[in-house]
Amino acid sequence: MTQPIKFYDFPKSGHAHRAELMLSLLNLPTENIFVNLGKGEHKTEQFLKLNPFGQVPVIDDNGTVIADSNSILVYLAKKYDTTGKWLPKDPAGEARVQRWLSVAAGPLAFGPAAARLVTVFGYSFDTDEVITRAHALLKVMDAELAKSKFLAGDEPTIADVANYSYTAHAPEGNVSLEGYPNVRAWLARIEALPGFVGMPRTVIGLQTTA
Ligand SMILES: N[C@@H](CCC(=O)N[C@@H](CS)C(=O)NCC(=O)O)C(=O)O
Repeated sequence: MTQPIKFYDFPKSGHAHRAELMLSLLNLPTENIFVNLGKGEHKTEQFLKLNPFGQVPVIDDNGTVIADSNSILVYLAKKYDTTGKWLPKDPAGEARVQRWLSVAAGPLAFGPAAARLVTVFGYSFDTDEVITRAHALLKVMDAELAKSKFLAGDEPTIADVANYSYTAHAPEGNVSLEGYPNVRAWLARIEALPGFVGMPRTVIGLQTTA
């Protein structure tokens, strides 16, 4: 019998949110398993068997274990998207998506996501450097999003899912989205998709979320 997809999650993680968002957009039955990073549960022998890098997110789809947020997006789109729109099969379309998966694993991780790691998790990165990197990325994203509704064209793809979470939550890392109207319109387009689920906002300085 097919079981729900086990989703190893930490709700303040934008990487984990990517997976959560895709599972929800595809309306897939999911069993959420909270991995308490604060207590080091991601470094236990049991968890390291799922992901030797000791990081969330991970999914276990009836014995098929996939670690890494972008890998999870590719897997879910290839296995469960019957429309073919989330990961186009034509070479140029797939390459356009891959370009933005690379952005999500590179400039997004080292810019907006890193700036948020400083404020939300107390990392000691050079704040000016990571915020400058974030704005350099947002400037390019804003210009690209003047040309199309979504990152890889006029339809949403996993490229948008990969880049949504840390862009939407950039202000938590003191990276303002004020100057990027096309980015803000794009975020709103994603938030309007059927099945959209947000990531809890972190109120900096308090232990609560809203
Ligand atoms: N490349 C990984 C990065 C995942 C990642 O950085 N996860 C963080 C939470 S946002 C984590 O588990 N950090 C704990 C650690 O690295 O020890 C992915 O895309 O899934």
